[in-house]
Amino acid sequence: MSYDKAFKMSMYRNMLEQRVFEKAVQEQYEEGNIPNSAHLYLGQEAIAAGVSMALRPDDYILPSHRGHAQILAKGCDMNRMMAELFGRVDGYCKGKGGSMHLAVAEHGVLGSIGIVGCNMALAVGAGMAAKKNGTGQVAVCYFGDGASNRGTFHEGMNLCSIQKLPVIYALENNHYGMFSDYRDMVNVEHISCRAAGYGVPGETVDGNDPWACYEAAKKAIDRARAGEGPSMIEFMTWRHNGHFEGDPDAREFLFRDPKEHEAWLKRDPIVVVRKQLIDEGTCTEDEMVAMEAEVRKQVDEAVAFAHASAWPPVSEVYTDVYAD
Ligand SMILES: Cc1ncc(C[n+]2csc(CCOP(=O)(O)OP(=O)(O)O)c2C)c(N)n1
Ligand SMILES: [Mg+2]
Repeated sequence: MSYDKAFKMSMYRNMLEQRVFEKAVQEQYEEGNIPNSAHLYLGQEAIAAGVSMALRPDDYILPSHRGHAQILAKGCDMNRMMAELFGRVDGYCKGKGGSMHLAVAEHGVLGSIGIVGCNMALAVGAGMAAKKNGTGQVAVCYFGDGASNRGTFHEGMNLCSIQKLPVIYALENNHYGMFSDYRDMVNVEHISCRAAGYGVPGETVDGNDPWACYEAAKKAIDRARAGEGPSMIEFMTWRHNGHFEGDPDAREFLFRDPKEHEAWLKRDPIVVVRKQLIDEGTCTEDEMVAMEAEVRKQVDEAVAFAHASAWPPVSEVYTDVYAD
């Protein structure tokens, strides 16, 4: 597929915003300003960018526990995202959702989730609602290689398949669960082959190549919108950091192979696409530098916004926690 300059620059910007935002989350976490656990998305940005660029604003996503960047990429506001991670009143959930219960109804973000794999069942409900209402919306469920071994994967995929629901199962295979290499945890080369067992198309693509991610997502989304049912895409990738902030494996390599890590770092999607766009003449170095400065400023403002936002009042501790 060939893309125009505006599309290519939007794709790069989407990835860059995720990267700079997550780096700021890392710094703020280390300074003690983020009172949650934080599972960063560094290195996986091409997936959320490629998928989001293929979605409509009113489509649904069901983020995973590694969800900040998936949510940001969908078009959410950086200031309100950062304030939410800080636990402040100006956050999307008034500070009560935090990193792993972050929902943004107006952007179709049905809530990140700390219980690994349960969003695969919730995606069935989102798909049923879209089908029943005839809105043409689709639901993208983000999950990991570890989560693919949960029962909800099989139950969800089967139900979506028999009911032809507009759901896209987006498996981010970053090679590891918390500390387990997926190659020790499944007995197939590509987890996407499991989709065939449910009569669902499944494919494995390079999750560090945003164009490949976009094309696979677009195909699955078009199919879902046309009423032809769910698809599964396995995006092969690698997280640059540990499983969570504070994970000693990030520096000491207790579980991962440092050589494999180095090889994947050379395939950093941000570095590769930046070079690609300049080398092919899509943009100049100066244009890139200007975009990078803009994104840096936007993220700095989000951090300042979060710091300036108040803590939720104690009197509201039970407000908005349960639906009436
Ligand atoms: C049901 C459940 N079991 C275990 C955990 C603990 N846990 C949190 S993240 C994680 C690993 C998830 O791995 P994967 O699905 O590959 O996602 P990744 O972290 O690699 O993005 C586990 C086991 C949990 N949160 N929920
Ligand atoms: Mg994983």
